[in-house]
Order: sequence, then C-alpha cells, then structure tokens
Amino acid sequence: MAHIVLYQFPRGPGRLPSASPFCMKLEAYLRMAGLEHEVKTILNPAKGPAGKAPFIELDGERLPDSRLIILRLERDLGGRVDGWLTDAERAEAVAWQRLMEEHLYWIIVYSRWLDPDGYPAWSREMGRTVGVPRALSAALMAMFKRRVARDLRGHGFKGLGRQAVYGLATADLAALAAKLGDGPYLFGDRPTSFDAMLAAHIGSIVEMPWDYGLKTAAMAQANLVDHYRRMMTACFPDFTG
Ligand SMILES: N[C@@H](CCC(=O)N[C@@H](CS)C(=O)NCC(=O)O)C(=O)O
Repeated sequence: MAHIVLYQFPRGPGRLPSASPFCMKLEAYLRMAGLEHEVKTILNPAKGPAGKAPFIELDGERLPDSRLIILRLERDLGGRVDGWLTDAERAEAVAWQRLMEEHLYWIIVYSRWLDPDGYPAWSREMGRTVGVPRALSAALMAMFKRRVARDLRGHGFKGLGRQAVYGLATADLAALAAKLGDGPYLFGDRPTSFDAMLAAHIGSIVEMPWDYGLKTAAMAQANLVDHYRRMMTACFPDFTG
C-alpha cells in the first residue's frame, strides 16, 4: 500500500475541512478511494513543488496539483473513483472542471479578497484559522491582497465591479445546478472526483460565516447545497453533526 502524506492549509472556517476547494477536493478523493493518508498542515505553499497547496508525498516523491495527483492515483491504482465514467462523461467532466476550478474558483477568491464587504470578515477568519499575531497578520494580509489583486487582474475580473463578477458566478452555479438536476451525483448514482470538486466549491462559498452576493446565489440553488451536504456526510462524517 502506498504511503501518502497530504499537505494542506489549516482547517476551517468552522467545520469546513478546508477553505481551499483544491485541498478539500483532494482530501475527499483520498477518502473516497479508501487510501490511507496522513495530513500535514502547512502555511506556506511556496515550499511545495508548484508553490501551491495542496501537494502530496507518494512513497517519498512530492507531487503537485490536485488534478494531476488524482489523475496519477487513478491511473496507478486502477480507477478507484472515476474509472467507471464513459469517455463522453469524462470529456464533459473536463469542461465542468474548467468551469469550477478556472472560473468559479477565481470569483470565490474575489469574494474573499476584493469584495470590500468580504475582506474584513475573511481577514478575521484567516487570523483565527492561521493563528498569527494580529500585527503580523495585518502586514501579511496586505501583502497577499496585493498578489491576489494582481492575479485577479490577470484573469480579467478586477475591473468588472462586484455585481458583474457575481453575475458571472450566478451563471456558473445555474449551469451546475441544471447539470446535477435531481440526481444524487453529477453522473448518476455514484459520486466521482468531480462531485468532490463541486462539493468543495459550494462548501467554500456557503460555509463562510458572513453574508455576501455569491453566498446568496449559491444558497438559492437548493440542489447544489443538498449535494454539498450529501458529500460531507459521505466523505467527512467526522466533520459533520
Ligand atoms: N491547480 C492547482 C491549484 C491550487 C491552488 O490554486 N491553491 C491555492 C489555494 S486554494 C494556493 O495554494 N494559493 C496560494 C498561492 O497562490 O500562493 C490544484 O489543483 O492543486
């Protein structure tokens, strides 16, 4: 059996396994695949092989990027979670992944760092979860905020205005809700890593302990919220109840 160490950010807010949808998705995947693993908390992802969290150590080899890690584990261990998807479903899933991880994710980032109502609550939350002293936290947060603003400018979100940005996310959420429909999972009766991805994004939005436009838009899609709770019960029973 492979020895796996998962490196990820501290837990929270509240009982959310991680505020990072990538960390939460990967941990959910490891649990769905029944792969034993050790979790190590990091604060500085620059130490990882791609400068981002999460990353893993697989039998001593450090591997970056949740997408590539899941593809590698699926390949090496015989498609434990996604192996039953058809080629057409897999192709569709790639498009959903891009919608969530390359578009909706950045609007989640926007809601925390650039939304003037979100940032004070988020920085309080970060201070609490990360546990750094207040003065240091203010300086660090200001530095991160500058970097995030630069990233969001690169993605074309920065100058659009809050209403337009949340309007784009509302369309993403409506598309995901239409895809999920009444089904328990995105591709039928069995969850895949794409369900872990969806649940991690919805959790990252609805579990933030303040009200904001993106959260209102997500809460309005009842089937997405139910799916998130279903996935939490299935993958993270130790974090619920
Ligand atoms: N494509 C990567 C994305 C990972 C990612 O963007 N992680 C964020 C946290 S949600 C991160 O480490 N950000 C810190 C930074 O950019 O310095 C994956 O799937 O793992």
